[in-house]
Amino acid sequence: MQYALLGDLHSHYKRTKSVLEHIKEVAPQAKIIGLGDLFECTIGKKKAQVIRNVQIEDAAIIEKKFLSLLTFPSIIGNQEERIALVTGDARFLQYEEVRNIEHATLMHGHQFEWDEDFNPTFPTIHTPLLFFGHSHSAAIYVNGQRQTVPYNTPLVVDDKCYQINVGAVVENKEWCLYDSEAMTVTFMQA
Ligand SMILES: [Mn+2]
Repeated sequence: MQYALLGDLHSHYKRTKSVLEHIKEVAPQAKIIGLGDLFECTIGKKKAQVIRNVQIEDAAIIEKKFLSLLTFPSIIGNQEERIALVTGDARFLQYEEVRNIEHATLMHGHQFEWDEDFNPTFPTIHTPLLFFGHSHSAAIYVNGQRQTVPYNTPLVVDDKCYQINVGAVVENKEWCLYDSEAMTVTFMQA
């Protein structure tokens, strides 16, 4: 089965639309799953600790045309959590924290530890593959070592352990195609 994994959309209509069109073009049969931060919260981390009951339009960028693109399931990101916190709107908590697909775990990276150089420490998971987003930087980690990301070339993962940052829709229109039969991961850019 093929999966199209995309994260860090941050309410960006145009780039999300381009990515979804690219997916439709190159992998029309792929199951699309979001990796969190679908929306952009307009209230900063500090302020979010103290303010509550904010109107949704004052806490997030929510456009109807953007919402119409969100026809796929997603896991939760820190943006959704913050929007829910400051508005009290539970719709933003409808997303799962973790999702498992064939041989792979999906998580938004805010659930990991990150050092000051944005190097993540990965949690213990029970699948060989981990797909995540959050830092807006496409990356592959094998045995804790970061490797160069190949674009448009299937990376054969077989049954080895890889942690894969699929990159960001909002900045680079990036996404990943994961083929669970061929056991390959292909980094894509729309
Ligand atoms: Mn994030």
